[in-house]
Amino acid sequence: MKYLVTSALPYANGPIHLGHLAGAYLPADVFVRYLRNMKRDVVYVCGTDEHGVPITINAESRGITPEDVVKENHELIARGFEMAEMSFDIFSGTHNDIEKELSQDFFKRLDKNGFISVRNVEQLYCEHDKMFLPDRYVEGTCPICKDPGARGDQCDKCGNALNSLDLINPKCKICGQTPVRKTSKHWFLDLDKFEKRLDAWLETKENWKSNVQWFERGLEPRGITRDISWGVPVPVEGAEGKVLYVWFDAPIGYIAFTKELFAKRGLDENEWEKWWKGGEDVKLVHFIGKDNIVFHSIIWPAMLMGQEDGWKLPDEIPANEFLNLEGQKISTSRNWAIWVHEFLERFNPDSVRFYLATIAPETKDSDFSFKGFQDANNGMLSAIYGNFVNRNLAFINKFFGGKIEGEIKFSEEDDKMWEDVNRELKEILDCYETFRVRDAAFHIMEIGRIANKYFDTMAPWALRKSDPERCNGVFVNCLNLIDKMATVLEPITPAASRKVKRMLNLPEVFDFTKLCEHNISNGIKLGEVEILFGKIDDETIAAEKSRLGNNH
Ligand code: B3M
Ligand code: ZN
Repeated sequence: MKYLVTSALPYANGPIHLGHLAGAYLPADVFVRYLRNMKRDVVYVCGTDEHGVPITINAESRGITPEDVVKENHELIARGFEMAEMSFDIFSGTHNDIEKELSQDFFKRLDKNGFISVRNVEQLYCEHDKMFLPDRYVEGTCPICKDPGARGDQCDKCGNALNSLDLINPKCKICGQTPVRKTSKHWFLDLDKFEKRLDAWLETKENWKSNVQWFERGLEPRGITRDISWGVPVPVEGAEGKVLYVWFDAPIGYIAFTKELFAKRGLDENEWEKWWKGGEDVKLVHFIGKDNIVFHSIIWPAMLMGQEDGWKLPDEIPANEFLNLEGQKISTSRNWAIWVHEFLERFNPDSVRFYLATIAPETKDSDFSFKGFQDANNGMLSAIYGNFVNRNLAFINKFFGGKIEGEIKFSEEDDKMWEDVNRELKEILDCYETFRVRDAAFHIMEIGRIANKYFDTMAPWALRKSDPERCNGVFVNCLNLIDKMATVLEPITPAASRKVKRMLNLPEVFDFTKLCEHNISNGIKLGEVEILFGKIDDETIAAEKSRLGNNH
């Protein structure tokens, strides 16, 4: 079985915040690391989504080119992901030739297969700027909730998708003048023709989460072209000056990046097809946030079906809910957001990954609070995991010169403890397999509790004199417990897990297929010991809190 895993492509229109990370990236990275540790064949692709109206508006307002905007944000986003240790096999971007060619092929083939229609549609046009005003190029009052800040494609206040013609008192975003109505020719993807197939396909996805099981009857053709110049040119005659809608080419990026990756690896030119047209041998998994569900469970599958060319359809679409911040919706305009590339400079990325794992918005919206972050770090990582590591290694260093030597004795109590731990380990793997990162984190902490309890009950400090062989046995068990925790935690806290392996003088290998075998026995010599997780104090947390909502 091959696994082709993707995370939603972040718009190259701004950096990413913790809400993004918690939704479509961290859960995917954890899953991918799990698969790799299970020795399965996996490819994890992502990159920035570089077309679309928000990027051209941003560029125009700053007097720079869309390429500049994309470059700047691609770098910021990539830096944040690197700091967060996202383990993409490739992190590319959609503004390139492979993407263009694939997207145009997709369009042409849909057209040839009879799934594209052309219509003349009325649109808003600015006589001053001599251009049509797609999507966010118009602003006005929302016809539904009457909020004055609505945009041509949606109202952020009430969350409804809008048609710009319905905006009350529309204004051109560039010059502020009132636009007129004018007819423009556009190409539509005939979603109605896929309704039966989509319905039947979704029907087979019994174990999908309820948030992706959504299906609307009466699907209508969707406009897939726009009157702007930034994007993939529409590859038909009569479409000069028009580009494909950003949501048409964006998911094709997943394919383009796979192609690019294999080319970089010097593999056979057709290798990517073995994955994208690999049928049952491949599992295609798209990690997304809930706002991207319709595109991934309806429109994208329709685009793939309409090729009639053996393309795989998504096997899983783990869609996460939203992350709130200190009880409020994340809002970049109000600066109620935490930027990944900044935050990870101030805090241990593993602590952040771990906390986000424990609050992963898997089935409902969840809340990031600084207090919760501090508690997860101080109370779980530091007090349970870090403490167990430290009390053992410090003791062995102090009294045994960092080595365990001599005779060794195990007992029945050990077997009982390992039975409990092995049960947890099995459970943890099951959580990872089924996208339950939150539960995985809690089960790992359960091992930490079992381990600390074992240490306290066995009281090796007393055994040192009274029964040295038994003392050795207890420490060998404890070191194996440390190794197990570090190993199963690798998908969530990779850097700390590598550190632990070094302290134990073990290779940095995390093999989940041998999870129940013990790596440590008599004769072990420790490596250099370091603190795993420091504490986060109250002042630091207060300072973080006060940054929110301020423009620094
Ligand atoms: N760029 C939207 C988003 O970041 C969009 C995802 C594309 S996935 C193909 O929410
Ligand atoms: Zn204008």
